[in-house]
Amino acid sequence: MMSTKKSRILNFFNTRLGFFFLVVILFCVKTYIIYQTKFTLGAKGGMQQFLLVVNPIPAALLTLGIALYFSGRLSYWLMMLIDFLESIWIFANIVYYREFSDFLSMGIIKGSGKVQNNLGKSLMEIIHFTDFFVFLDILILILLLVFKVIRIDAKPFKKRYALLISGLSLILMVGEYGLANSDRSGLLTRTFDNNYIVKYLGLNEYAAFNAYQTHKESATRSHAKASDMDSILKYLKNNRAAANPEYFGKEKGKNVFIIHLESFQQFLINYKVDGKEVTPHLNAFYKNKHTLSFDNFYHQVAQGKTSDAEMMLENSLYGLPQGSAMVTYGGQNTFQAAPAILDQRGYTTAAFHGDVPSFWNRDSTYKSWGYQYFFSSQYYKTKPSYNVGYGMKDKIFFRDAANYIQQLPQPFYAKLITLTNHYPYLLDKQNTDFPATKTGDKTVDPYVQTAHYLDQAFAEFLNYLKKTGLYKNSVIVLYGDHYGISNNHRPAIAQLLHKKSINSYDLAQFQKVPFMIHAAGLKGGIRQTYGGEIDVLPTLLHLLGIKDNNTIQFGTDLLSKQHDQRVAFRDGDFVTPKYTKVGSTVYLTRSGKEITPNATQKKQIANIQNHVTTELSLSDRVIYGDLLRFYTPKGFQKVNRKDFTYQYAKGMDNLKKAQEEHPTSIEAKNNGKSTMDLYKTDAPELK
Ligand code: GP9
Ligand code: MN
Repeated sequence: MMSTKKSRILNFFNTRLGFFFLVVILFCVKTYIIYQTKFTLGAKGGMQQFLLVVNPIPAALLTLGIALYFSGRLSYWLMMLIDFLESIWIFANIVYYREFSDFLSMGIIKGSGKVQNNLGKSLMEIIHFTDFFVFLDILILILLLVFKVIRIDAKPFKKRYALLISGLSLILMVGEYGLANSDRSGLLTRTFDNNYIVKYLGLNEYAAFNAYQTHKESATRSHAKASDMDSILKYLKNNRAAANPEYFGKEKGKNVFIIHLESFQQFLINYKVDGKEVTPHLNAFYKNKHTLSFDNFYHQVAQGKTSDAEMMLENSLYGLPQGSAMVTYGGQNTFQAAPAILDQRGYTTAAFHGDVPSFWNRDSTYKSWGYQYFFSSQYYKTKPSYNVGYGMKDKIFFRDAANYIQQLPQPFYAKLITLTNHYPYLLDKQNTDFPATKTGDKTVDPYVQTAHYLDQAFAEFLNYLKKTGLYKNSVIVLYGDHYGISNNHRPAIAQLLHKKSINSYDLAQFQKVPFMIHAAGLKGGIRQTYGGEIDVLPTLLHLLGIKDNNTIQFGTDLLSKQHDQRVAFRDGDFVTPKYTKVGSTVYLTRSGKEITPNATQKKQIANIQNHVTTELSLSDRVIYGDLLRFYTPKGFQKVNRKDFTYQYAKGMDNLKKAQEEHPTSIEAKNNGKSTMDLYKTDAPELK
């Protein structure tokens, strides 16, 4: 019995189709093992696990299936060749991933000089013996053929069947994409993270998508010319706002904290649930007499969400109408970002975030922006209980970040990106001590609870800053990156705002996020000035005494007398102190009344629209054409990405050296002793 069964299987493998399936199966099994052992794709839940198992199949059928169009021996050796080429691609990705926690992209391969510089030196150290496992199946197959355990089937293979297999592979690919997109909508349009694309679609699909993107990108790039800058410079010259002498340079030389309040909306400020303030500490900070607060400040993000906010905040360039500029252009383009500007003025620059470094392509983009350090999740000790959703819980994150902050030579520029107040607003019981709202909308109701947690986390961090003296010698900037409750939740939003119903005007105003700047001695107050994320960089730079005479920044200083109060939304809608425009409807901003514009109003509105559209498209042109490579403002040095690495061991090494060279950190000033005993947190996980 056994032996007939065995020989039947063997007989099957002795056919062309049988051998083909054997190759495909081995290839898929090996790919899956590599997914699990060589990459950290973070597949969570049944659907993602399932897709991880099946995602190599369609591409394997398609690529290896090419061999089926050829006859005899050639067909077999072609299968081996294709398998080999595929395996080299996997191998190269394993090695690259080890160093950069990302996958190879066409852009990187094209500029392979760069890769060699980064990789070449220690290639032998980077390759692990087990990496060669990717070639094991090919070796086995070749041996089976050579020793005639499996015989070559010389009978012609029907073209029809070959076509059928190719067709099937394409159908499977589409089906797989459908499933992936239902689990993660916007997978390819919003392009979050290359890890996501591999996890959901597979390495080949990632390569194809990446090649397409790179092609698109390089086409616009190669068409762009230095003279394209002319119209942009002209526009900016006409739209610059002079610094306000009352504020210019007032905070020169101070440390800067940029605290990114995830998904935090302005309406939360002073908001109460059951008579209790959601964010008492942020409210106090907001009202502090040394805090400049803005209550007509809007987020301006599109699909790139957090990454759009980061792009605006640190470059004063808009995010793109589609996808994420950080993902598509962050690694390739030239930038003149806040970290680079401050680095060139003696600042230490560091970003902190409790998610993996690859998300939003931060690990690559931050190099282009000139960040010296990126303390991502790799830098923090972790336990499963320390994480929720995308990554570290805010209280633990802030505490662990402080441990690195105390080591940064001063002055420093530190950006901390929080995470817990992120959709779907998950938090365990032990951290929840605030009542949820009662709109009945399950995604909306816990929002105030994670916001409350964020408030507590911020308070703990602020306390530490006070105890170490950092509070006094730092500018502390707080901002909400974008909405937490999307427009799909109208009935719940209406209840939250204590309104019967809400219209487009209300939704536009609902896009307000907090923006605050605190510094000891700063003349604060709550300002009604209209503005948005695009305006942060010029405002901050002026406070630090850095003039923006010739920089490419689309925002204007919120404190300037000439500040431009026309706030552009990414879709071309806008808010100004007078008008709020949503689609084709115009409202008076003050009253919320919808108007049918008269002749003068029409003209004013058309003017604003023209301004908004021009500004957005000029900003896009800078990014699409990589125009900053043609233009370096006076006093600025082009960033060299090769100067930076965020690998843990190297990062720690650099930090140590920096401290020896410039013993100006908090820790150094504390005679080299840690200040962490001053950090008090009630995070239950740490008890
Ligand atoms: C992930 C985090 C979330 O690292 O920044 O990004 P978002 O979903 O808010 O754009
Ligand atoms: Mn966000």
